[in-house]
Amino acid sequence: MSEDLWSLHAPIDAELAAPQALTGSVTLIVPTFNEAGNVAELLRRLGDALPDHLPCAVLFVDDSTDDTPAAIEKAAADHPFPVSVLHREVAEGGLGGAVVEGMKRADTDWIVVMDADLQHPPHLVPELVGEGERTGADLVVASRYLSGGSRAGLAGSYRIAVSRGATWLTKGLFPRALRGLSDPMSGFFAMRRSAVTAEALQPLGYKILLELAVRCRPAKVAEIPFVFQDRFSGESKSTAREGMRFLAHLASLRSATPLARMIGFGLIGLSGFVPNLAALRLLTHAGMHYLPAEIVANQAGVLWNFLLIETLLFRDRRRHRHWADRVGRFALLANADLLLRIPLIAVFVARFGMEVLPATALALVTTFVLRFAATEALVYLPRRSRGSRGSRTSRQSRTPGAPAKAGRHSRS
Ligand SMILES: Nc1nc2c(ncn2[C@@H]2O[C@H](COP(=O)(O)OP(=O)(O)OP(=O)(O)O)[C@@H](O)[C@H]2O)c(=O)[nH]1
Ligand SMILES: [Mg+2]
Repeated sequence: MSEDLWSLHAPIDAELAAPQALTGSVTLIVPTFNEAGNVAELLRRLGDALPDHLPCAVLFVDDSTDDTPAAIEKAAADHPFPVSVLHREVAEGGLGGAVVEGMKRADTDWIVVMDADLQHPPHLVPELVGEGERTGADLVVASRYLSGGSRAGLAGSYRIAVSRGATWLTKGLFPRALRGLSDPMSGFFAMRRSAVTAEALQPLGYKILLELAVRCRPAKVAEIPFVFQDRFSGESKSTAREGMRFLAHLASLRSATPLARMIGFGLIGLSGFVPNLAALRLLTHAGMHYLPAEIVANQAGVLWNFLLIETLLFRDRRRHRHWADRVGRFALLANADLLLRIPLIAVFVARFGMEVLPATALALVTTFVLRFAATEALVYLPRRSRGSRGSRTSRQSRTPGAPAKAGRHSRS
């Protein structure tokens, strides 16, 4: 990945006199994707809202294909705080990936994340950090669901219903990690840098707060209410595809432990009966003998299971093997499972005198556990690393005050 980081002012001086209410330094991370019409107004309102003596720097992490970086540069010229832009040529991880890239570069006490489209009121930034300092919380979230907050800016009842449903689903799946957070879908929050383990984060799409709360487990959380505003300018980037990414993100967070993964593996295996039986019905109706049809239909179930397991369970462990290699190994194991089950049932019945049904059930469980262990070990276990593969470090160039060249911000 090639990136450019340029700074439009001198680096921030954390030694500056502390304000009365706030003592910590702050990096304000703003992810941008084609927000040229919003950044000037955002910086203007931030300039008005932040106390002059607050050691605060603004870092835009930009994946734009428009002239957003140039608009930031222009607006930053007379901004009272240091402003930098990290432009990414490859938008790895989308919005969440952009925020994590920003977090890795922050060296302040606090990290505040907010959108560029002014749906998050800039005047609440000092309040978020102040609440954290006052209460000793590691994470302070601006919530639309606290009394005094609202979702006024969510366009239409459909968006409101989707947002509410996603919040319930997420809180139901992570009751402990999200205790005390009424709005885990919020994109406006402050977190102590000492509580962030950026290296452990694997965000997918929009829900970076969820990722932080579940993987970093901040010891203490606090909330302040906020009114979600209308977009100031430009278009929403939130699409149906983002909705699918959100579900995949939930699944990968939920299956982080081996036991949860095994349960997920079992549930996916059960769901595989549907395509298996559907294919069997189609093939036998088309006139195929039931025995070869069984074998072919089994492959439909195997393919279904493979696709779900790839996207929901082992999304973060796919890179070390080519997809054809993974599908081959997976299919081999799934079919070996069939071959192993029959003699196992025979042994249970003939040697141990078991009834056919319990023998079948025991064989199913035994081969399931074996198949799960073998799938992890033979398909998804990372190979031993050869050299530096996988440890990606991105180029970072600080050029205080250097003007941005137009070509540096174009996406390939
Ligand atoms: N760097 C980066 N920023 C992104 C990306 N996608 C969205 N953003 C930014 O993330 C913020 C939130 O995106 P929005 O499109 O406003 O999403 P939203 O607020 O959920 O949707 P609306 O309510 O319709 O505005 C904005 O500042 C976007 O510019 C991305 O892929 N990369
Ligand atoms: Mg928005």
